[in-house]
Amino acid sequence: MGIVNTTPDSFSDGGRWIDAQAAIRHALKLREDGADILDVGGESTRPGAAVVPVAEEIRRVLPVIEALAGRGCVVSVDTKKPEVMRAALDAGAAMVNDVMALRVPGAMEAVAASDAAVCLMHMQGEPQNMQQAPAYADVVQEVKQFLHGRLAACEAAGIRRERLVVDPGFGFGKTLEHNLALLRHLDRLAALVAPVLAGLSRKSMLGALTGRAVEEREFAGVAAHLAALARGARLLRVHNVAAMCDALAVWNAVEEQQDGT
Ligand code: 7PJ
Repeated sequence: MGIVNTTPDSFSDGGRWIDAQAAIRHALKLREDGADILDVGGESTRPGAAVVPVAEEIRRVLPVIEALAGRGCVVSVDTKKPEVMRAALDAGAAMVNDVMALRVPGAMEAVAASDAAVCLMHMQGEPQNMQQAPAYADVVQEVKQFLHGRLAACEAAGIRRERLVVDPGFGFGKTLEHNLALLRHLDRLAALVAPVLAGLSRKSMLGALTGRAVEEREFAGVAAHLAALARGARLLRVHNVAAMCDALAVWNAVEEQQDGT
């Protein structure tokens, strides 16, 4: 899964059309590099990031989703807002990637009314406060319990299992120790009924381990994603698709799973 950011480029005053064109160009490059899914997002969920109004988020992601779906790409929309989900699904998105795991009122119904896939991610707290004092008695058990509960809620709402993906939410209300425990024991989440998505690309955990700035974490990210893969992850959400695909080519040749499953 390749990450496609549609937040406006704060260093250019080119306007919406130029921003959308840049995002589409970038997304098509990611597909060429080997991405199977393009994850389009219009609101940053980084710690302390500003909330984006619904209409603005739709204005950012919709032209990009329409263009990519129109070219036959498998598109996921990274949002927690039901209105954005509905607009994106109408525009051809095949998947909803929700860091709130459909807990915002109306989100469950928006997905249930479609036949889209959905990624249910764990987060402790809200983006505004989640890194202030993350605390767990047993992080792996608690994340697993949460995801199990959300899977059950989806099934109760009529979203069949085959549509569901789960994600421990690395960096979302977690200390370095929590993130490492989740990665080390990812196989316990893989025991849930749904495939596991791992997203570690450029995250602060990699900075803490290497001392490197955000734009210098590519090698660390590849290592972290291979560690996730070895413990049963089936989807990897990354910025640098080409680097990840090279690593997967070697990995799959060794594991004799050349179809990437
Ligand atoms: C994730 C995400 C993640 C899923 C972001 C960033 C922050 N969606 N959206 N999993 N992270 N499913 O990319 O650093 O880990 S936004």
